[in-house]
Amino acid sequence: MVKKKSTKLKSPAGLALILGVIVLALVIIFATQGQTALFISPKLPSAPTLQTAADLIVTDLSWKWAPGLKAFVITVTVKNQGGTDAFGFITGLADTVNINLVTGKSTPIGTCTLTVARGKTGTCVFNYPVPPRLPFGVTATADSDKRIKESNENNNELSLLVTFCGDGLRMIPNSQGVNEECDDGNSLNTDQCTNSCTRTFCGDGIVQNLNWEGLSEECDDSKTVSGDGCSSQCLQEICGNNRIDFDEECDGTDLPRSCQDSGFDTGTLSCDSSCKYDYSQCSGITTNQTPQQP
Ligand SMILES: [Ca+2]
Ligand SMILES: [Ca+2]
Ligand SMILES: [Ca+2]
Ligand SMILES: [Ca+2]
Repeated sequence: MVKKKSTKLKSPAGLALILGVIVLALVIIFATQGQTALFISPKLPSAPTLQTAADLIVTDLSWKWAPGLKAFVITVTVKNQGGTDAFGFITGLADTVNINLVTGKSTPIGTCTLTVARGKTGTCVFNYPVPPRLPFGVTATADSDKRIKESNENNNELSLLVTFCGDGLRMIPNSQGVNEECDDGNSLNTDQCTNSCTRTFCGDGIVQNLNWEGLSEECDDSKTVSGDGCSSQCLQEICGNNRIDFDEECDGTDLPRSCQDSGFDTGTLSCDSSCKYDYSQCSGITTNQTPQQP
C-alpha cells in the first residue's frame, strides 16, 4: 500500500499539483509584499507642529504731525502670529509695547499695554509733543521686558527714521512725501525758506527782508507788476523815498537832471512834492533851442 501511494505522488499529475501549490504560494507572497510597499511608499506630509508660544511682531510703525496737538502722533501695530496651545485653545496675551527714541537720548516716548490674541492685532498711539529740530528715529519694541515666551524672539522691533519739514535737513522727499526746496529748521516765513520748506520770492505775499532770490523786499502784494504801489521787485512805489519809482521824474535827492541838462543857462533844478521836475529856479537859455522838459 505504501509503495503504491508513493508511486502516485511521483506521477505527472502529482508533480503538477506540487508545482501549482508552489506557484500559488509565490503569488501570495508577492501580492503581500506589493501591498506592503503600497502602504509604505507614499510620503505623506507630516502633521503640522503646533506652536504653543506666541510670536509677537510689530507690523506697522507710522507717524504724522498733528498741528492742533503740536505733536507727532506715532502709531504702532503689533500682531500675535503665534500658534494655539496644546489643546487647540487660543489664548489672549498681555503685552507691553515700548517706543524709544534712538537718536541722541534714549528717552522712551511712552509705553502701553496690549492684549493680543493669536492671529489678532493691537494698536498703540503715542503723542510726542516736542518737535525736535533734527531728524529723529523711533523704535517700537513688542514685549520689551520679555515676559512672554515666543516662538521667535528676534522679530519684535521695527524702527523708523522721521524726517520732516523743519528738521533743518533738506530731503527729497522727506518722510511725509514732500520734496523740500529748502529747510532752514526755523519757524520763520520772513527769511529765505518758508515753514512749508519752499523758497521765498517776490510775489508770494510775504515780505522778506532777504528772500531766496536775494531781494530785500519792502512790500509784497502777491503780484508781479509795477505801478500799483508795490513794484515788480517788491519795492514800495511812493513819492518821498528818495528813489524814482514807476512814473516819477525825480524823488528828493534822486534828481538825475540839472537846469543845464534841460536847456537852461543856469539855476537849480529841484523836485516837487509830486515827484516832478521844478524848473522855477532855472534861468537863461544858452542855446537857440527851447528848454527841453522831459
Ligand atoms: Ca527737512
Ligand atoms: Ca524760514
Ligand atoms: Ca516775498
Ligand atoms: Ca519814490
